[in-house]
Amino acid sequence: MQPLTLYDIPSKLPGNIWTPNPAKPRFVLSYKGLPFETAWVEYPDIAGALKEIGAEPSKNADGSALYTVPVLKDPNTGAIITDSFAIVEYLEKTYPTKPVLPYNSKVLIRTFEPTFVACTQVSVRLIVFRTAEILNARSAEYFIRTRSKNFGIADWEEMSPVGEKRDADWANLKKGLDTVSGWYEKSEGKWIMGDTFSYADIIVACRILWFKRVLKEEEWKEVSSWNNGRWANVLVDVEKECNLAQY
Ligand SMILES: N[C@@H](CCC(=O)N[C@@H](CS)C(=O)NCC(=O)O)C(=O)O
Repeated sequence: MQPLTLYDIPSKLPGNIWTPNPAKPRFVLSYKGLPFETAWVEYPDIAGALKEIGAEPSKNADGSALYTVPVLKDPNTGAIITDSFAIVEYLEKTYPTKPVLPYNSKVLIRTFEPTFVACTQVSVRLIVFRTAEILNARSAEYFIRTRSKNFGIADWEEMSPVGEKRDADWANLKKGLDTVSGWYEKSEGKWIMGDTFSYADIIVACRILWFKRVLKEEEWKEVSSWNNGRWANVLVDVEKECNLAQY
């Protein structure tokens, strides 16, 4: 079997990995034990690199084309897939051993994702602000320019200014994670689907991974102390389940 190629964005961090959308199919590839390599592409080079392989663009809210990662290229079948969930559906269909969407849970997990993301989205400005600090220079410039426009700010420091607004971001992050912690408490097992590991756990872990990778050490320590250490544990458990602790 030839290795698959996953398109992802590098960073200044050891091992590169930081961004949740490409991390999700990475965890799935590793869980399924499929051989793969990574094509690391800086933000301003994404459109060019993806056009070159004939990948489909995603769409902006206004319907215009936006080339995004992850994209998966499978030389064994010729498939080139854009979008994390579409990639996972493809992997599940093409390589069904070790399912991540078990018991026909595809629709439920597809619905779970935006519900989970919404819980932590209120506080995302702090995470977005920190993200610019771990990117390589060209990506950082692109990221600050495009995200300033998306969030309607003139000065990057307005993203999550220290003081009332930063405090509110922290409070909202804690509140959102408290909600998700409540879901885990109701599960009669270690995972979102009880004793059954699934892509829902990968979705949670990859967002936590983003927080861990971009937050300052003392900030991650703070998050790790919430909900009896649940967030650091979820990440470690999913990394172990997917054989992906090395990055
Ligand atoms: N729904 C898509 C979202 C992908 C996405 O937004 N990717 C970001 C990086 S995490 C991206 O490539 N952005 C390109 C840009 O901002 O120009 C997925 O899950 O694959």
